Amino acid sequence: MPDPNAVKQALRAQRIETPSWGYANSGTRFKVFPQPGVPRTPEEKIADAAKVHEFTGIAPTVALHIPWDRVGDYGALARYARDLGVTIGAINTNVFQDEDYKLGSVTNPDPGIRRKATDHLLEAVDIMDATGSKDLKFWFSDGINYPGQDDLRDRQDRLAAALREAYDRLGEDQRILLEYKLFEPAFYATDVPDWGTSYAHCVELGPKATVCIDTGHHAPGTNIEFIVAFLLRQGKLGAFDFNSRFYADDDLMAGAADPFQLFRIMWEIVRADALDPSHGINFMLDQCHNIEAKIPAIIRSVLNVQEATAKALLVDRGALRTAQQAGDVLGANAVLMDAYNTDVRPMLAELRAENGLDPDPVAAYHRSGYQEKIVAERADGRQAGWGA
Ligand code: PSV
Ligand code: MN
Ligand code: MN
Repeated sequence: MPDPNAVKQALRAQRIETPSWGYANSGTRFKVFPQPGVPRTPEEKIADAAKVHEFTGIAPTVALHIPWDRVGDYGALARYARDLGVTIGAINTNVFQDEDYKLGSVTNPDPGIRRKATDHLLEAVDIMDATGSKDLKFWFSDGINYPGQDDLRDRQDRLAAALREAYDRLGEDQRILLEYKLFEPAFYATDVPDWGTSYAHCVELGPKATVCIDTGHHAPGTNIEFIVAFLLRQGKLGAFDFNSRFYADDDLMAGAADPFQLFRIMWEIVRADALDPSHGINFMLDQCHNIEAKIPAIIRSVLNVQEATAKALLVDRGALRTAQQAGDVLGANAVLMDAYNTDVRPMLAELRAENGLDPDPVAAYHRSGYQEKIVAERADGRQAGWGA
């Protein structure tokens, strides 16, 4: 059995990044349901992220999304974050909310529009320089709705050219995270639809380009942990966007829809000894809380990832290997299931207490009075949301 102290040590080192946009108002294409107390500014989103870190102890970075988090002085924003005990994580680019991008951004047939989109990618590197961020995250909504609408292969060439420009602009310790998504908003063909496309572009770019796996961006039934294992083996897994899906890109709380899948993913991470931050994988959340309270939902998600990780760390690796090598199908499966079926909540509560945290972060948040405070302070109706 794994040494309980080693398990706790690994959990102490775990880091999960929360998304600034998860604190803001969001919705489906049918309706945004605004919530009281939601941040009005990037600073207020960071303040909420700092609260999540305060109660969980393992979420010390917050990802920004530009232009949703546009400010005049990014250095000042980074200092503001540091004063609150967090730092700026990945800089997410946004080339999907501009009239000009109707037919694509970096793959658009119009070179002027491609220039505009690529300039935004380069601007994001300036923001990384100013904030100290190491991760430049790309998700391209680019694609086409009808066969023949544009040339599939030309679009790959245009994509490669834009990626190359951004890559060449990176500093020594900065890198690209290239996210893929099966479909939406394009319905016939998406330019970066799957991990293979992302991986191929990353290989072509070089060592500073890695794949970001958004758990909500696959066809139903996709074996995501296989993708994790494959990319880890190639040294090309850079990050996760964790969230849950039942149908498409639902952006529900991580670990809510399928905690077993989250466990299987985290097991591949543990199997590769890739949990520690020194390994360089950025474990981010990418979620929207449309009908539930946002800060408690993000705390819950962080805890769900932590629970899945704790279970993965409990896998008896020696026993698993022995069973696998003996061809003991049921025995090997049982080793994994024993770990998954362990109730890790008491151990995590103990760990939090040892680290000076409340054993129940959600309850502690509710008791803290922070929600009441932000509802009172942010009552002027200028709440941030998608596009703000
Ligand atoms: C696209 O669906 C995505 O997953 C990308 O990561 C975007 O940056 C994010 O959602 C926007 O919410
Ligand atoms: Mn995402
Ligand atoms: Mn998504």
